[in-house]
Amino acid sequence: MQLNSKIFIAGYRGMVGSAISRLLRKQGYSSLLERTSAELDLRNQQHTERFFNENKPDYVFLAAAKVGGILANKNFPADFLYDNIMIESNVISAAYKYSVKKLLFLGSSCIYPKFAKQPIKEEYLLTGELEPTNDAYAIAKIAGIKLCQAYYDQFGKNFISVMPTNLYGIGDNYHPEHSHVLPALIRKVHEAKINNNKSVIIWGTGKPLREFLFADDLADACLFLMKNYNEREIINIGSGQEYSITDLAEIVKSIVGFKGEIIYDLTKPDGTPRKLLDSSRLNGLGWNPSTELKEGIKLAYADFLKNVKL
Ligand code: GFB
Repeated sequence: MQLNSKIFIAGYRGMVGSAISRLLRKQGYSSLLERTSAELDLRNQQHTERFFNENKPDYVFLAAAKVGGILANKNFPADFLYDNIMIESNVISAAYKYSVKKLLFLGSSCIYPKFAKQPIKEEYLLTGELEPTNDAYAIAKIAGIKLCQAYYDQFGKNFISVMPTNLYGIGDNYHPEHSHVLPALIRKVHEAKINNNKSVIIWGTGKPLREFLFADDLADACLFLMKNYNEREIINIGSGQEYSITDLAEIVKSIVGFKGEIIYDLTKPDGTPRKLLDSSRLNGLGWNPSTELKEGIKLAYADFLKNVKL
């Protein structure tokens, strides 16, 4: 990838896309193609093809997606399945048709079986049943992986797929119901503090284990893989550290400065019990994350305080 290569960051306003965009700018890439979803609806094949025809990107980071936490996934399966399948199909097929040199597709750790052996290796894909709270999203992401592999096999296209673990960071979604756990906890604990509440309610039992990666570290891994990885096999991107949801809530409490107790809402789902990626393939290529969880949460909380209106 040259500094003047035309690089399309699909989803550049999302948490992941904006982290990729920031990194590329910082490193001197000067021909970034960025469109809001209002300017270019990637669910629309005609619009997507017109964009590729007019702009002829050399490289594509496919970070555009309909995303959300456990409840959004559970409550809006049609949106998660339809929107994501359309975006992937349109972008990946247009990338083939308009001769994109390389495409990097962002999947998700929820593509793996609910009860996969831990840590989860790439080859465990499709070896067991999916977690029902997010199977629509997972099926869409699996379709995206398969599509990249199909273009790789049938047409020799260098379309690679990367599987990030649970993410958080700058520009996250802090919606009270639809967000992922970390932004949700930052918001809830902050609100509990400013309202002088005695407690904060979190969902489920607090026992599920999750691994977290700062979005800027993910962006760094994506750029590294865009430069160094040309295989059809998917590749995991994780931090290697896992925390229970209760431990996570305690960390957020200490960073926000809230001393109240945690109450568990057992009417809400736990989701998969554990989801730790085996990232040894990526680590073996020479990439490791650099942001510790506490440091990352401090950065995310500062961003929340600056940019989120309650
Ligand atoms: O991050 P999260 O929504 O998604 O939830 P998943 C992780 C865990 O945190 C679950 C608990 O056990 C939740 O019950 N939790 C506790 C909360 N309090 C809260 C809260 O206030 N909000 C939220 N959201 N969770 C996602 C998938 O699964 O994983 C996505 O739904 C995506 O599709 C992502 O693949 C990587 O980790 O369970």
